[in-house]
Amino acid sequence: MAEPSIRALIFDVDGTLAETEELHRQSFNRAFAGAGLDIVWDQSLYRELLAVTGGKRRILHYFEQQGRPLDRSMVALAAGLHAAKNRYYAETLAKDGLELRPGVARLIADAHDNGQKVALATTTGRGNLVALLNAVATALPVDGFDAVVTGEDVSVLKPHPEAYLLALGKLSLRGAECLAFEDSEAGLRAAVGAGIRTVVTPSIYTRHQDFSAAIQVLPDLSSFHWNL
Ligand code: XBP
Ligand code: MG
Repeated sequence: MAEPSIRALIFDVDGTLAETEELHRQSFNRAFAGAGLDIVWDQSLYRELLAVTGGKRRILHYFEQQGRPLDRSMVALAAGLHAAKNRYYAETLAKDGLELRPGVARLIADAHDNGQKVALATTTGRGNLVALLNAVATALPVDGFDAVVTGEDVSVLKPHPEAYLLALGKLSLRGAECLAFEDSEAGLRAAVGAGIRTVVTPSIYTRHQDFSAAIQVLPDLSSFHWNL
């Protein structure tokens, strides 16, 4: 039985709707190789780099760590690499598809049946989001969402609460009337910073993070329960 005070569910995208970060990592590596760069992000390095939200910022952070000067040519290089990464990511999703994480489709279908709104608040860009939604379209029990906020709509990425505050504005709801679903500590901090109670389902890349601010921490959303 849904909690009547909850008027909307707001979902993070990468790691929450689907396990996408491994495909992002492989696509970053294809972009590095395609540009002739001798850079490979292995899984353990990528786990650390994910603390920096936003793919372009992540590349720049890596360059900085490597002691490279962050001048205009580096910023342009990072932008080009990020665009190439996103092309590989979208191409692979279109070719191979992707599964939603367990429990996601059911929770969204139940929200609709309960008259609750459903929204998305993500750090990724709109192109990547569309590529993902197309790849999972047959499994997703909705044609559209009541509000969508991407990294292109905000001036500061998660863990800043701006994405969630913008989603609340679009929904015309207060934080206390919503429930957020996240997979990462940065996302959790963003949602809680906007005054939204948050359920965390850690993804393969975020299991080591601190989720003490969450109201529930679950292996996946098939075990979500409404006693908040
Ligand atoms: C997680 C992120 C993103 C992705 C890559 O987004 O931090 O940066 O790793 O996507 P979410 P971009 O908020 O959905 O969990 O390269 O488009 O940034
Ligand atoms: Mg996420």
